[in-house]
Amino acid sequence: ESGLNAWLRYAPYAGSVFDQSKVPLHIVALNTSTASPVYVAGQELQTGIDSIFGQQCNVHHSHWGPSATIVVGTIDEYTSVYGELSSTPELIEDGFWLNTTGNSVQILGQNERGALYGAFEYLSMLAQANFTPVAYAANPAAPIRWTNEWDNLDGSIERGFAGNSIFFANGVIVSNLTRAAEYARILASIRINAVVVNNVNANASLLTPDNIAGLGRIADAMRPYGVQVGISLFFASPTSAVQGQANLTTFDPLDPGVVNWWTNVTNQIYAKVPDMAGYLVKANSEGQPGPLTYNRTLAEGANLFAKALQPYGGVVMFRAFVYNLVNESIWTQDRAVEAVQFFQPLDGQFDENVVIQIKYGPIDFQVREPASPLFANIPNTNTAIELQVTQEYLGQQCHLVYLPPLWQTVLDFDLRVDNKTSLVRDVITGQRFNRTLGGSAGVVNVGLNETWLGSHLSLSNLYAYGRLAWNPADDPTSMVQDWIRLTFGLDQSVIDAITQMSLESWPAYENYSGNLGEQTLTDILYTHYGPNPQSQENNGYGQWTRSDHLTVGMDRTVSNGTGFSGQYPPEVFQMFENISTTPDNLLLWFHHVNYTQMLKSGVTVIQDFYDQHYAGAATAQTFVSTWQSIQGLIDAERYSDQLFRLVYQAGHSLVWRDAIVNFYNNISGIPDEAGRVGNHPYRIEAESMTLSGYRLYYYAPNNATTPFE
Ligand code: BDP
Repeated sequence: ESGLNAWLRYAPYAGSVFDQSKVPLHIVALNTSTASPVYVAGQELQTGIDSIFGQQCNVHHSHWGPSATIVVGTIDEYTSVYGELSSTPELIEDGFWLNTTGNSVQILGQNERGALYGAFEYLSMLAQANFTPVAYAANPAAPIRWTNEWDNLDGSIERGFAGNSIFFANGVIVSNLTRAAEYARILASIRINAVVVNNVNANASLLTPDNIAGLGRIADAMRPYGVQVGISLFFASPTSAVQGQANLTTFDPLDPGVVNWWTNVTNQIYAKVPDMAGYLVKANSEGQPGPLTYNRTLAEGANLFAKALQPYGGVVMFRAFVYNLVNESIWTQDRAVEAVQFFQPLDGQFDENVVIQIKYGPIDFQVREPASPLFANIPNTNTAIELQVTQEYLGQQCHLVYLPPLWQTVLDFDLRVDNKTSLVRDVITGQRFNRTLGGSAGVVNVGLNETWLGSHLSLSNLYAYGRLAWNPADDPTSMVQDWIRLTFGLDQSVIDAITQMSLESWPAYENYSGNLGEQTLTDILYTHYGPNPQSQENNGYGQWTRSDHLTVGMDRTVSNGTGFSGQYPPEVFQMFENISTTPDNLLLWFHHVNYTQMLKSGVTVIQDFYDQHYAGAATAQTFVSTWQSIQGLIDAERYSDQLFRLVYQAGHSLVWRDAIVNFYNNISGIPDEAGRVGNHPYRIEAESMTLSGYRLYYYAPNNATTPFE
C-alpha cells in the first residue's frame, strides 16, 4: 500500500450483507476505441468488480443481452443500440445518469467523459459497500474544473512537496508518461476535466516545436480519462528567442506582429493537441511581464490570448493575483486592495472565453482570509476560484490540515451584492450573475513520490477539491468519510478516528500558527514554512502584522486604514468596518487594536493568542494517539508512514506555539495569565548541546566578509 492508487484501491469486500449473485457478469462499454473514456470505463468497471468481489466480468463493446449487465456509454450511443430510454434524463455537458434499479445497470453520460464519471461513481458506491438501488442524474455546477501544477521544465516543482515532476525533466517532456496517465485516472474519478501542466511562473521554452510535440504526448496520455491539457504562458515569450519560433523585439499585446506570433504558436499547439483546454496567464505579478509594461490594460493582455484560442474553443484563465507595491509608502500600502483596483474598472472588457482566476482570499492562501472582494466587483466577467491543495503556507504536507472547512468559509460567504444573497459559490459557477463559464482551479503540485502529495492523509484535500469543483456546496464531513472508506476501508473506528483528526486539524493549525486573522505567521520571505513572526514586519511582500509594544493588527478600514473594507458591498463593508461586528477570527485582519482589546469571547487579544496557541498545539498532540488507536486496522506501511508525520507535527506544533507566544510576550511585555509562556521545563537550548555525528564547517552567507561557523 504505497498510496499510488490513492482512493481507487478497490479493496476486497469482506461483508456478507450483499447477495453476491447480483454482481453483474457482463459489462457493455459502447465504444471500441481504446482511447475513448467509455472504453476506459469498461476496463475500470472490470478491474474494480474483480478486485472488490472477485468476480471476473466479460467486457463487450456492442449489444449484449438484457440481464446481469452493466451498460456504459453516452446517451446517444445507448439509444442507437438499445433504443429510446423511457424518460430522457436532464443532462448538461459532462453530466451522467446512473440507474441501478433495473435488471441491468445503466451508466449513461451526456458525453464520453460523463459516462466515465458515472462508472467511477458506481464503483465508489460498491467500494463503500453501498448497495442501495439508485436512479439519478448528476450534473456539474460549473464547466471549469481544473488543476494547476506548478511544474518547471527542469523537473522541479514550485511549492511542490512530493518529489519531482511527472511531466518534465531537463527542459523537456519526459518520455515515460505512465504517471501522467495514472494521475489522469485519479482526476477523472473526481471529475476534474483539465490540468495546466506547467508553472504559472512560466518558461517560454515550453513553446519550442519539440516541447509542443511533447505536450501532444501528455494530452494523448490523459485523453482516455477525459482530462484535457492546458498550459501556462510567459507573457514575454515573443521576445524570448524561443528556439524554432520567431524572435520579436516587442511583446506589446496590441502589436500586429505579436498578435501573429501568438496566433501562429496557438495554431501549432492545436495541431498537436486538438482539444487543448486553454492558457493560464500570470501577468504583471511578482516580477512577471505583462501588458502594463506597454501601458496596455490587463483586459487587452487577456484578450490577446482569447482571440487566438477562440476558433478552437479554448479558454484563457487570467490570474487576478496582480499586485505592485512600488511607489507606495510602506505604511499606507496594502496589497489586499490591489486586485479590485486593477480589475474592477475592466469589468465587461474581457472576451467571453476569458475567466478571471481569483485566489480565495485577497492575500495569498493564508490560514484564514476573508473572501476576496473581487468576486463581488466584476459581475460582467467570468470568474473562477483558485484554491490550493498543496499546503504551501499550511505545513507543506508535514502537518495534517484538512482544508475543505477553510474553503467553505469562502465558498459559502455571502457578499450581499445589491443587498441580495450572493454566495461566492454561486458567483464562480456563473449562477449569480448569469455567466456561462466559471468554476475552480486547484493548485495541486503532485510529484513522483508514490503518495502523490507527500503524505497519505493530505490526499483527502485533493479528493475533496474535485468534489467541490463539481458541487461547491458539498459537505466536508461526508467528503472526508467517503475518502476514508475508499482509502482505508470500512472499519467504523478507522472512519471515526480519521474524521475527528481531519475536522480538528485546520482549527488546530490556525490556533498554533496565527489566530484572530493574523494570517499564518510563517516565514514569509521564501520558505513559507515554520514560524517566523519577525519576517511579517515591513517586508517587501506587504504581508504585515503591524505589531508594536502596545498594538497589533492591520487597519484595513475606510475610516482609518487602507480602505480595503470599502471594497465589499455595503452590508459586508459595514460588518468589517466596525470592530464590534467583525468576527473575532478576522479581527486583526481588519483592525489595529491594543493587545488588551476585549474579544467577543471575553478575553483580551493577547491572552487569546496565548490560550489558542496552547490549545492548538495540545490538539496536535492528540493526533498521534488517535492514529495509534487504529494500528492493525489499516495496513502497516501507510500506518507507519503517517505516524512518522504526525509525531513530527506534534513536535513542530510546540515549536510554533512557543515561537509565537514568546514573540508576542516579548514585544508586549504582558504576562500569560496561566503562567505558561516562557516556562519550558523540558526544553534544551541548542547552545547547551554538543554535536555528535556532525562536523563543523565554515561558510559565508549573503556575501559576508567573515565566514561563519
Ligand atoms: C505565492 C507562491 C509563489 C507563486 C505565487 C503565485 O509563494 O511561489 O508563484 O504565489 O501564486 O503564494 O503566483
